[in-house]
Amino acid sequence: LSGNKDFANAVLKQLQEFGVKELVICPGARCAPILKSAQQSGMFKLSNFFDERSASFFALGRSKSAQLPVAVVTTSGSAVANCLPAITEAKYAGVPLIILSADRPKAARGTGAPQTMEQPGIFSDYVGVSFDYDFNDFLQNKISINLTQNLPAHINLCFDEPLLADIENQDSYVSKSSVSALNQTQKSDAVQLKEFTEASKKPLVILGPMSVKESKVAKGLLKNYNGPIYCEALSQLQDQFLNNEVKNLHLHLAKDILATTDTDFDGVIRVGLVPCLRYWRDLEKNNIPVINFSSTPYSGLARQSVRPLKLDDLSKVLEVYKNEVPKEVLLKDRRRSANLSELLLKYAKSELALVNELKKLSLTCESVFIGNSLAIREWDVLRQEAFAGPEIVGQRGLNGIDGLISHAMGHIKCPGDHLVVLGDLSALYDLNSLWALKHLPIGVRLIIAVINNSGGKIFKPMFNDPIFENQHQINFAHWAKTFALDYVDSVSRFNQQATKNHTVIELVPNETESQQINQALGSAL
Ligand SMILES: Cc1ncc(C[n+]2csc(CCOP(=O)(O)OP(=O)(O)O)c2C)c(N)n1
Repeated sequence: LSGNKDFANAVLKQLQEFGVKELVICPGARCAPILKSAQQSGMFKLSNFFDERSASFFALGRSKSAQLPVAVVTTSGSAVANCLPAITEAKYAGVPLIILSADRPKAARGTGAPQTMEQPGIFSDYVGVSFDYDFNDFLQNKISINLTQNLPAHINLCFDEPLLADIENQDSYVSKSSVSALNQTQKSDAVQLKEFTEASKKPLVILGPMSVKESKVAKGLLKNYNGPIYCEALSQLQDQFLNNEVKNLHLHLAKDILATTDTDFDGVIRVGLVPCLRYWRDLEKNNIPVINFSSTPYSGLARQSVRPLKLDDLSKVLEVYKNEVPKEVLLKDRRRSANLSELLLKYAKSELALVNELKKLSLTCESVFIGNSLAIREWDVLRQEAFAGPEIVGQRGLNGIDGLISHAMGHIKCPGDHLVVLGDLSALYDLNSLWALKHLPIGVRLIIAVINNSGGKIFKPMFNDPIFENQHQINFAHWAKTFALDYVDSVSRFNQQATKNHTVIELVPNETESQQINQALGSAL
């Protein structure tokens, strides 16, 4: 056995021995080794889904009707949690439904690293047996399921990055770190501050998701700080750069960010929740010091379990640094910015340009809820000139694509326009959310912008394999009609609208232009 795919293959062979002939697959990046192995083995009938809740009930039905165990394959995070309702039913109906969930390496647990949660034991007493295996565990212990018990089962498999490479080529961040993050000793705030300021002379500040209240505190503390700052949209402070108050960089557009980091920045000061920025994930493979200021206890990196400091203590680290944004960093950044503006004009039908139109529209809204997958990444790339933008809301605890519209509607607290921006699969996941329209405060207009690129396009550059994308030909006109919403297919038509009704804006990007602009930007969204 040499790598993730061989590990997945061996587990699938065992499933076959238990009589499993069908897999109900819910693609995500982490379960790529299982999907690729299943696909290449040709051993199973595969049915693809994007919604793990309905996938599990479908598998339950298949299992009952075929009188055989059927397995549901999921990615990590809240995807697994969505299998619980079907598992509870399966237990009491005596159906051997199997959940085969992909997980991050065990050492990442408890650190709040992206899409990492405590998956083992999640089905509690509702499964007859559960396994939590990484590659080594599997080599030592077989998976055994006693099918005569007719109980559901949970098999949790941990995969390290890179997901589809052989283990010899694996640049494994977790196995490289000497101690598991959970076993590291806690450091006092004073020690953390001392170690960081001694090790880093040119830090980069990254502002991750923050509430409006927290962002006001952060803004006050950053007022006199002259070093480089990168603001995510969910920090509430992104557009503030244009007020010349905060120096916001276009790091997203830097292909060479890790390379530049070696010279431009030698440390990261993170403020708020775990950032969405790709660079944050890349920090796993990089040993530069990171210090966190957040209201949650997670470091957000598998290599680090230290508890973040309180936001109020941010000044203690900032006061040490008197550096300005280096001229060459600023210059590079301005060039990226100018290039982006040109490309948005050139590729006006690309997904990024359409999201840019929505960003303009958001300036007259009270709030904007930005969905996961490409939407949040694209929103972060763009900049709009604004003195008072909308409140920006997201779902960044586990980065799920589940329940986004419901979450957005529950968060709305004042009259006016409220925008939700999300992908088509994310919208499909939460079609019944519009039931909550009647619970919105009086005077609210809900504007739901669905970027319909016919599936999970985030996976295209990663895998270039349709099995990951869940492609479809669905449009959202009749969904709008079912719940009596207006429906338009462009932002300009929305602006021309005479009514003040709740509205669905369905935007269909031009795929070629989307690819062209991404290529031209060289951005790793
Ligand atoms: C509940 C849940 N299941 C699965 C995933 C894995 N996942 C991440 S992005 C994505 C595709 C989302 O597709 P869409 O909403 O159409 O957005 P796009 O990728 O096109 O931007 C999936 C399935 C997840 N994050 N959450």
